Amino acid sequence: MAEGGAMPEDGARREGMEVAQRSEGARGAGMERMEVARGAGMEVAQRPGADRGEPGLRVLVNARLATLAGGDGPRRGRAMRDVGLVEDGVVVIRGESIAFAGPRAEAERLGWLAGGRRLRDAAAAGMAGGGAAADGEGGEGSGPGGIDILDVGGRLVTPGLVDPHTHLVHAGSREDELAQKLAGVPYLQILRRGGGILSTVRATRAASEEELVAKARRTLARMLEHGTTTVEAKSGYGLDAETELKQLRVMRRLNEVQPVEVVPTFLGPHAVPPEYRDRTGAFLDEMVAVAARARAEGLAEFADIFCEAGVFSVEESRRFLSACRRLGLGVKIHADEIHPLGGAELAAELGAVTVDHAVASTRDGLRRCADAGVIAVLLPGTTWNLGHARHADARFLMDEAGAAVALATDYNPGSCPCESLQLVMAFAANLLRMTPEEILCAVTRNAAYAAGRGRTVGRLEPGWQADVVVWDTDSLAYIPYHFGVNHVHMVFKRGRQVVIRRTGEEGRA
Ligand code: IZC
Ligand code: ZN
Repeated sequence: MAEGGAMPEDGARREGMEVAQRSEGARGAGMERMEVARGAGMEVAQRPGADRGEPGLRVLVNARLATLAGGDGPRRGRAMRDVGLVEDGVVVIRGESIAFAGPRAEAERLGWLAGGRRLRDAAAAGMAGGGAAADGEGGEGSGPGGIDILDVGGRLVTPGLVDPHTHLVHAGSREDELAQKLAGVPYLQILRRGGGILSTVRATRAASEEELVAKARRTLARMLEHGTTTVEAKSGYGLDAETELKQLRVMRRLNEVQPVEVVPTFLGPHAVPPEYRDRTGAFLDEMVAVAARARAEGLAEFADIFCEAGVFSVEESRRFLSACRRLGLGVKIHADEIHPLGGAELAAELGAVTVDHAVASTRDGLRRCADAGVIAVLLPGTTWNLGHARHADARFLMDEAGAAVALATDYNPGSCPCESLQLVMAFAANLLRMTPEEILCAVTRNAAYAAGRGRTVGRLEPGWQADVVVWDTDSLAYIPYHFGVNHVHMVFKRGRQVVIRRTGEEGRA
């Protein structure tokens, strides 16, 4: 059964929302006047004229900005509360990049608003800011080199969200395991019975590359609607060379056909497949060989392993990750999700980029991670969905260890089938006791570093990619406070408007 019984959806056409996809999607009702540019294999809707000659300028005015700008590296501990708030802010987008983000007075002094043509207020126009609105206003000066000024009506404007831990590419779904979960069968017990990850492995091995691309595109379109413009994605539903490489090739293809940037991670050791039962060592040898191929073909940037009781031990994880590090891959680790094996200590020892989950980790392990500059990627959607009483100790990480914390969905068909980082933001407030400022930092700047993209995305700062979310509220706290709905008003990816909501005032504070 495809898609867990859900109707197949066209990612570009969902109620009240337009997501720019490829040309066939962009031709839907209401998108006729939006041009589709053909870049290097990528087709996304963008403003007319922006792909001809000198890039045009788009200036967002009347914005409450959270820039997350300044300095280097992820923010740690208390510094996570500094989101760089700017009242009456302006963002200047030039081509694919941010040229300016700061106070209006400074933008005026620098001449960014001179000669601009004011578009209608974003809310009033509904579709404003897209190519359609630029045409609709009919003014001159909107062609190449022109300046379009878009009044966002005092809305909050942040960097595009970054989801630094997902199991994006897979086939099938696992709602048939819900009854077992509700009957109290633990997650690892379902796996031991040959279900869980192994059920998704069977479906993914049987799926074609095209089927995997199609399903992941729908997922990415949904993520984009919810404000996510960059995702880290793990393989790990092949557990053999052919299928693992197939998943990684799917990620490469996704980067060519839709706007959300996908950062590929090789997670070959996600479980021990039945054909290697009681031969874990031989399986890991095979996975190191696959990692070498993936690295040689430029198909993976990171390596990851599920270090967990009954899956892979700390010693096995050390062996695999050390070999991958020697291959030049960045290191990530699923550590101490359920049992305190010592995964956090291993992450610190190896100088991992991230330690993920870190729910059952010892305080000493968390401290060592913080000291080693390992970013803690916390996944409260997962502990919530598994019904666990214990959640990651974000307060200890930030207040006492001085760690950099990032948040992710863990999107996967088992422990967290959820694309919305906004919902994870609500869980972070309620379950991890994080403040709205810490939460925003954890899904933008810190998440960007966790995904290996800290130098290009995650902040509104000159030179960074113009990945921008305009929210349907002026209040940062409103997003984790009002949960379960989508507060996105507009999304820009690399300067192109890729989500336009028609819902206007709905959801505003
Ligand atoms: O498919 O269950 N925890 N890996 C480790 C997962 C969850 C994904 C899954
Ligand atoms: Zn995971």
